Amino acid sequence: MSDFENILMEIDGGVATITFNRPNVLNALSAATLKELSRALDEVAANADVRVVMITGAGDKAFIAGADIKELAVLGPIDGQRVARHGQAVMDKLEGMGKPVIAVINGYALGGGCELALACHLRLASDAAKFGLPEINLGVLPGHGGTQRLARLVGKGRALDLICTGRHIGAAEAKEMGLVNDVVPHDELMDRARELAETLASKAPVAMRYCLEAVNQGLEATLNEGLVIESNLFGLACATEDQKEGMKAFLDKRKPEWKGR
Ligand code: CO8
Repeated sequence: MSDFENILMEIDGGVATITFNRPNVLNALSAATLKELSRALDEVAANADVRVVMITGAGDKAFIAGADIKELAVLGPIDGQRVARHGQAVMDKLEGMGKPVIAVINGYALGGGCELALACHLRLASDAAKFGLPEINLGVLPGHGGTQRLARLVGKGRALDLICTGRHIGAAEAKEMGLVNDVVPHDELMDRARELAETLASKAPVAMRYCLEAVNQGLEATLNEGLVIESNLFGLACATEDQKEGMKAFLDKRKPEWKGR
C-alpha cells in the first residue's frame, strides 16, 4: 500500500476509496495533496482488480473546502497559471481514467473541491453537503475546470449564477439544477455510495470504459462526430469476450461472468 500523507486509499472488492485526509483545514487541496491524488489515480488505473473509485473527505464537515488558500495567497501570475494547469491536468486524469469515479460529497464542496466533484462521473451528496465556487470572493476565478465543467453540466445561466455570485447552495438546490445525481440522508451516505459503487463494479469493465469515453469525447464534438465515436466504440465492444458472454448469459437466463476482455 502506498505511503500517502494527505489522502487515504483503501481497496476492497473492486472498489477503491480515496479519502482526502486534512480535516483540520476542511480537506483543503494543497499542492502536495493534488500530487498524491495524481499518484493514487495512476495506481488505481493500473490495477485491474479496481473497477470503481469513490472519492470523499475525512471528518463530518467537508468533502474539500477548496484549494489551500494559504498556498494561493502567495502565487504570482506565472505560478498561478502553472498551478491552475496542473490542477486541470489532474482533474482530466480523473475524468479520463477509464473507470467510473463517484464523488461522495459529505460536506463542503467549494472551489477546487467542487471542481474535483465536477470531474467525477457521478456525484452522490449528503443532505448536509454545501456547494459553491466562491473564488470570486477571493479576487480570482475557478482554476481547476469549474468554469468549463459546471457550464457543461448545468447550463451557462446556472453556472454563471454560481461563479459570479460565489454563493453557497445546499444539496437540494444542487440536485434541482443537476449538479448532483442524488441526495441521501447524511448518516446513510457511505452505505448508499457503496451500493452504487458495487452496482457499477458488477458491470462489464471494457463496455463501462467505452460508455465513459463516448459521453466524455462526444460532448466535445459535433453530434455527427459524437455518433461516429459511439458507433466505433460499439464495434469495438462487439470484439470483446464480454460481449459474447453478456449476450449468451442473457439467452441462458443466468448472470454474466465478465473477464474485462
Ligand atoms: N484553504 C485553506 N484553509 C482552509 C480552507 C481553504 N480552502 N477552508 C477552510 N480552511 C481552514 C480555515 O482556515 C480554518 O483553519 P484554522 O482553524 O487554522 O483557522 C479551518 O479550515 C476551519 O475552517 P473555518 O474555521 O473557516 O470553518 P467554518 O465552519 O467557520 O467555515 C467554510 C467553513 C465556510 C468552508 C470556510 O472555511 C470557508 O469559507 N473556507 C474557504 C472556502 C473557499 O473560499 N474555497 C475556495 C478556495 S479557492 C479555490 O478553490 C481555487 C481553485 C482553483 C485553484 C487554481 C490554482 C491557481
